[in-house]
Amino acid sequence: MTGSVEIASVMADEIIDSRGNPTLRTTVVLADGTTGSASVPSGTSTGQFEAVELRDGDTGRYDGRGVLRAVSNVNGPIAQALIGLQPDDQWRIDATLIAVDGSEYKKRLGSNAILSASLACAQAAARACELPLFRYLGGDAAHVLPVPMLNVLNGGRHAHGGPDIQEFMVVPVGASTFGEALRYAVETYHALREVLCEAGMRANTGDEGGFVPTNATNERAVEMLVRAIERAGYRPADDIAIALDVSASSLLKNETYAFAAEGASLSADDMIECLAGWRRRYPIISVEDPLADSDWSGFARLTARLGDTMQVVGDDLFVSNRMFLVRGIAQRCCNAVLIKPNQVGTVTETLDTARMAISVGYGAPVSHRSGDTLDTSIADLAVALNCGQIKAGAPARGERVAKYNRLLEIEKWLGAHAEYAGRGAFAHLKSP
Ligand code: 2PG
Ligand code: MG
Repeated sequence: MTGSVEIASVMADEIIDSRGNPTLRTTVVLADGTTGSASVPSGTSTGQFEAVELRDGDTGRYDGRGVLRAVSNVNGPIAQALIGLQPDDQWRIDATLIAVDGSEYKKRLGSNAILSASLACAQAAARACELPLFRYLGGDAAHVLPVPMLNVLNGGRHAHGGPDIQEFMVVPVGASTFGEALRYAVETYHALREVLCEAGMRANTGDEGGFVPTNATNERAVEMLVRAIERAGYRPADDIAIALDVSASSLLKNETYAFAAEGASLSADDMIECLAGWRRRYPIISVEDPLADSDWSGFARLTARLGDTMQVVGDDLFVSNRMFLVRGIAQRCCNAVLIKPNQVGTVTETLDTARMAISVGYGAPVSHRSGDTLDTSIADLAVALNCGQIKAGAPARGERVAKYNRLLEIEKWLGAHAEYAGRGAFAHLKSP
């Protein structure tokens, strides 16, 4: 595609993310002057086996969180290895990055350094072909706009003083286009502010732009969300459903899950029963990380009990890694895998995991991280995969809306070819 226009330089800078923590932006320049840039996000509730983000540990700068070593890994060994390669040879680029790193979980050069280079090459190659990134990665078949899952109430590690559950999301399944879905969600977000204020709560926001309900139990937070959907003029379930990310590993204390807001501590089976009850009472169609990432047998029990009527998403459990997904498929854990490029560290491995999931009928929602930047590549990735779902936070804060606005742009670009995934993304689920 790009013929002989090879990679001429690879250079990184230290920038800061949406939480004021350092991260990398890498720029690849091709021999004809074409450029491609990418910056990488960073999570707080991380899985045990995620690819390792390299931080300096120099407490004299950014409290040890600087990324100058990762920057010099890009400017040194990574640049040396990539210069001269064809930018559209993503498989070779990523295989080279993995080989130059040579460690388990990319801890030598850092997954932050590696992913920024991998993504910047893809961006440069797309530009060289004069294609938007989603078309470059997904070909002519890429045309499905994902259902957005918007995290409008924040809790857990993303919001001090909030509920225990990390994310309460609205899922506008009943819209007919992505643009309309975004409007449903935005109107609900504004209605939710009113619902919270009327309940005497301050409408402060958390890391992903969602409101932080104070002194509310987890169940009350779900109820307020249902009320906000109705207040905005929509039908819960039919127009807008709800998704949760329990991020249960963060709640584990002495082998039980602390629902401090409820004053309860739940065993794995209590958690399964609690979610089964909520599923009957509320329009919850998707639940992520309902148990800790070490509890594979609990995940199998939960999936057997709830998987027919609910999407069960493994985030920390699978860490976007094909190896863990294979185990999950074999053991019947979950029916979806969250796709976060920086959990696994290269474009090729990210696409691989997602494509494997899709081919066995698992859902594959693409996701941002709680610390993010204005980089919009996950929006393109979701359309490239036709995976039908994306989660990118509330419709607030620049780094969150950048992804949704990019999807609006893609929908416009595709014109009559655009198809909104809508309810089809959850068509395999039975009603409870
Ligand atoms: C998650 C994410 C993104 P973090 O748990 O799904 O919402 O959070 O980036 O902190 O892991
Ligand atoms: Mg999660």
